[in-house]
Amino acid sequence: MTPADRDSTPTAETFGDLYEAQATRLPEAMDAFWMPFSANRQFRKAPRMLASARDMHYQTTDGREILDGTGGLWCCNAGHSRPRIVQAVQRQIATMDFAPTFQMGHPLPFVLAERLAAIAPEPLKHVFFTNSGSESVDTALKMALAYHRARGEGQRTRLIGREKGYHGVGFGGISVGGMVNNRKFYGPLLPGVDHLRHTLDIARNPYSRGLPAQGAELADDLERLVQLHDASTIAAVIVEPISGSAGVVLPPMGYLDRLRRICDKHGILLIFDEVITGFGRVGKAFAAQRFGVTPDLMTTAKGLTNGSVPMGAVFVSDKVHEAFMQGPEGMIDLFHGYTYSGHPLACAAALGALDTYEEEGLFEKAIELGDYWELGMHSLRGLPNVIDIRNFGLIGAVELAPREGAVGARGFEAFTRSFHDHDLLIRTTGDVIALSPPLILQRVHIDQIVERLGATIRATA
Ligand code: PXG
Repeated sequence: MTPADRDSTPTAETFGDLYEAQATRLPEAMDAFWMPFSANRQFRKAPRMLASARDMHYQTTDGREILDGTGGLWCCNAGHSRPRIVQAVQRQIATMDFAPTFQMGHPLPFVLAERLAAIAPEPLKHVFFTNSGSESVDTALKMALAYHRARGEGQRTRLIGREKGYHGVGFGGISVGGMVNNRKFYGPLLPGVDHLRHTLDIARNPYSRGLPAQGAELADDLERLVQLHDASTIAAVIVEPISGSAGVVLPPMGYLDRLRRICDKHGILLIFDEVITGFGRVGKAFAAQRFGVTPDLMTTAKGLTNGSVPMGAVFVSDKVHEAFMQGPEGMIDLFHGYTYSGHPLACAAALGALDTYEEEGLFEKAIELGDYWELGMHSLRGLPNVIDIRNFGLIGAVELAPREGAVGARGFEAFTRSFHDHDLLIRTTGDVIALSPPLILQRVHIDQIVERLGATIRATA
C-alpha cells in the first residue's frame, strides 16, 4: 500500500459536500476575503462564484457551465483538473509534504529543473524556483544586478522596463513595469529605472493578424536610453515578448531581434518575462523559440504547473550562471531564495503538467489552431464599438471604444455580461477583452467563444 492509498481520495462528490458545508457560511464570510485586483464592494452585490472545473469548463456555485476563454488567469494551459496533475499532487502530499531546499535537497526539483532545461532555448540550462511570476521577476532583476557585480561591473545598476509592461506586483516588478495604476500609489519605487516606449500603435497596425508589420524601430529607443545614461550604467532590459495584462501588446516584426542586438552591443542583459507566453501559449514551449530570439534570463510561472499549485521558475543562461560559480566552493553563491523554492507539491504538479503537455502535443496547438483562431477573432470586426482586433498564437484581443468619460466601463460590462448571460469567461483590462483559452480547445470551442463573445459585444453596445 502506498501512502497515497491510505487516505480516501476526495471524489467530485465529497468535494461538493465539502463545498456545500462551507457555502452556508458564505454570507458572513464575504467581508473577510480582500480580493486581489478587484472591486470588492461591487463584487459582493453580485458575486461570480466558481465551484468546480474540468477540461474546458468551470461550473458555478449555481450550477451553470462556463466556457473558459482565459485558461483561468492565463495559467491553465492544459485545461482544468487534469488527471496526471491531480494524481501527482495527491501522491506527493501523502509521501512528503515539505522539504527544505536551503542547504538540503530532495529529488523532485532537480529532476524537474532538468526536464525544464530540456525544453528551454539552448543556453538557458539552469533553473531557479520561485512561487509566482512576481517572485520570478524580482529574482531575475536581482540576478542581473549581482551578475554584473560578480564580474566587476557593479556600476551597472540601471534596470530598463517598458511602458505598458506588467511584471507582477513586487517592488522590482512595479518599478520596471509600465502600468500607471500599479505604480502611482506606491512610490518611491526603485531608483535608476527607465522605460522604453511601448509598441502598441493601432493607427499604423489596425486589425493586425499575427505580428504587426510596423514598428521594429521602436527597439532603437534602447539606443536613446544608452545615449542618455551610458551603457556602463545599465544592467538589464526586461520585456514581455507579448504583454497580456496591458491589453495584448504584440512585438512588431523584427523588434525583439533588434532589442537583442542592441543589448549584445552594449553588454546589457536581456530578460524575457514569459509568465504568460511560456508553456505553449504561442505554439512553442516558449515565445523565445517562436520568435527565434534568446534572452539571458527568462521568467516563468502560471503554466509551469498548469496553474494548479503556485510555482514560478527563472531560467538562467550558462553565461550568467557561470559568473556566480567563481567564488570559494563553500560560499553561498546567491543570497536569495524562498522557503518554498522547489516545494514538493509544486514540483509534482509541474511534472504532471509537463507530462500532460507532452503526451497531448499541447505546445504545438497554438500553431495548429492558429489560423482558425485568427479567422474567428477577426470575424468580430464591424461589431458595435470594436476598434481593433489582435491575435497571436492562442491569444486574442478585441479592443472596444471607451465610453465618454468612463474608460473601462464598457469593458467591465462586457466581462460581467459574458459571464452572467453568455456562460463565457473572458478577461478585460480597461476596454480590451483578452482571450487565452486552454490549449486543449477544439474548433467547436473556438466557434462557441466567437459566437458568445459576439453576442456579448452586441449586448454591450
Ligand atoms: N509577469 C507577467 C508577464 C505576468 O503576466 C506576472 C509577471 C506576475 O505573476 P504572478 O504570478 O505574481 O501574478 C504576470 C501575471 C491578466 C492577468 O488578466 C495577468 C497576470 C495576472 C493576473 C491577471 O492579464 N499576469
